[in-house]
Amino acid sequence: MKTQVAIVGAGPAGLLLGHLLRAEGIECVVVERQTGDYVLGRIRAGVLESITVNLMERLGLDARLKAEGLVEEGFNLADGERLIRIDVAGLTGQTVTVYGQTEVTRDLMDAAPERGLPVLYGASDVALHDIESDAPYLTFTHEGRAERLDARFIVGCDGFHGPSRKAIPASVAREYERVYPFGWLGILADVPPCNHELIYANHERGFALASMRSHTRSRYYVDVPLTEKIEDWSDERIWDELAIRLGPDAAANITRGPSIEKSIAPLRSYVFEPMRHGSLLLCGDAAHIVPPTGAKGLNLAASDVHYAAQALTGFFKANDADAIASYAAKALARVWKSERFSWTLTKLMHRFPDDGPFERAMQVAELDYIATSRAAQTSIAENYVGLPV
Ligand code: FAS
Ligand code: PHB
Repeated sequence: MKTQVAIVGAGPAGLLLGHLLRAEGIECVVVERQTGDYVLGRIRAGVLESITVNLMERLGLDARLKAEGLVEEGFNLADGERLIRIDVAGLTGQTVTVYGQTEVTRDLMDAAPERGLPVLYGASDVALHDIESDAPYLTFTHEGRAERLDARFIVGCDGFHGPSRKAIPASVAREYERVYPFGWLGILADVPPCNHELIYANHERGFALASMRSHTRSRYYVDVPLTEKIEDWSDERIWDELAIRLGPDAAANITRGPSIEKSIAPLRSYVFEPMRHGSLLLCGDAAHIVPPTGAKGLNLAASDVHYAAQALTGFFKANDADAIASYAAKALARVWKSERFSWTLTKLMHRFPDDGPFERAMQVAELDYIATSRAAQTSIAENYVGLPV
């Protein structure tokens, strides 16, 4: 098989890039290890920045997003009994949209056949070859047959555990990482949200987040030590912990119900450089991970893909080789600013096991400052809605 761009991974990054390239008439093939149902079964992000909404709009794939997405004009930071509302709309003129990553992926997946975007699901043993040449290729097994896919570029959209990042020689690689001493236990339930806007809470027992997927489906999180096992957390235990950590006002509005899904995800901050080596570009979690506190993971994948599509379109349609050369620096500039915001909000809203009274006093002082400063709230708001692309 031969194409112009081979994309590894059919998560949001891979599918979004595939659609953007096809919209420019650029040939591409997406190679995915799992089945489509498996990809849709992963419950992940919930908040979309305007970059992500705008890309879906540009592709004409925003009908469901506009019909079902919840436009949010603010969110809240809770610290015991205090609730600090960040008026993102009033402070930045922008909003965020609550619409699950699963739904974004479903919209992209459903539109692939009619838009001439081939997605090969169930491809195993994907390997990258000759990435430093102008003729890289993938090998993999698909439907029991050994396959080879020749391309001019390969884009690794294969997440944190995929093969693409590992294909870049250690001699040119630089990694930056912070692993957090806790994970997020998430629960999804068909119950109405306790609040019409998100609440991030820093309680003496730990972090909690009240989010949602719709007016009838809620998504909640509590942070737990990394030693915790999901089987030790009954639904009732999770609801009890949420009611304590979110505070009495929110607790009074929590509707309990059976979990549809519950899982524990570890938290890390991670950046891999370079995001391009030879004919291989990296997008999304293949190149970076953020703690979900800032709701940046999916949206960073979208901005990477925006830059990658620009670069590849410049190369194929304007014969602009410089466009490819400038991809990594452009993408990383936004990645690092999102990493900073996600790390800052994680530090502010979580109790770290090694923190002492001074660190807690700093959290209280920072929340006091945010509660009383328009400038501080504006800074948080402009990062939360997403910095310019
Ligand atoms: P993805 O990981 O989504 O997709 C990569 C794709 O590549 C997958 O489909 C995978 O099957 C495929 N792949 C992997 N190896 C392969 C191989 N060898 N061959 C072929 N295909 C291969 N972000 C938020 O903003 N908010 C959240 O609440 C949030 N919660 C998260 C919870 C968890 C457990 C995880 C892991 C992440 C969470 N994230 C969250 C971040 C998440 O949403 C990512 O940022 C987002 O999925 C990034 O999309 P992709 O880069 O496409 O990577
Ligand atoms: C979610 O709804 O899953 C969600 C929302 C905001 C975050 C993280 C996760 O910061």
